Amino acid sequence: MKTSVLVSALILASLPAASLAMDEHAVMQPDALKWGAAPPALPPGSEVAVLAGDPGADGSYVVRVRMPANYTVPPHTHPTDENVTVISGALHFAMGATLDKSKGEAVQPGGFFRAAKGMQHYAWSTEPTVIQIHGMGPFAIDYVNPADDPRTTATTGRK
Ligand SMILES: [Cu+2]
Repeated sequence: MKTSVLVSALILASLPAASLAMDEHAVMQPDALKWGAAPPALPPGSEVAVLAGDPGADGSYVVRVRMPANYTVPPHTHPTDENVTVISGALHFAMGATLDKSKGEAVQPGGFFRAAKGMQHYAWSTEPTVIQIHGMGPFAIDYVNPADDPRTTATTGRK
């Protein structure tokens, strides 16, 4: 009995504190979200808050993305399934390799869309919009047209 308690304590002690805290329980009120500039893979102008996990690593993650009106993410794919819930505003979402804002559908708050791994799609806002993305990391974006990739077109030193 005593030995097994000790072994459990040692196993717990060897786990990173952050992962323990994250795995067990998390409550986050809206004003506790920590917003920061979106990663350079996204067009400039949006902000991201990480709610759970690490979107850059293996494992589950939950993030929010806050974007201004008229923000566009050009046609792209993801190496993992992308699950998007609209929190506020509206996100227009369409499938295909060519940006065409006459297509698609404006997903309303509470609405959801899923882009399976490798599916070509694009999205845009017409008003300030917040979405939540969840899935299994690592999250990445591959633009269909390399000229659309903000990492290659940035002139302000974003990397
Ligand atoms: Cu996407």
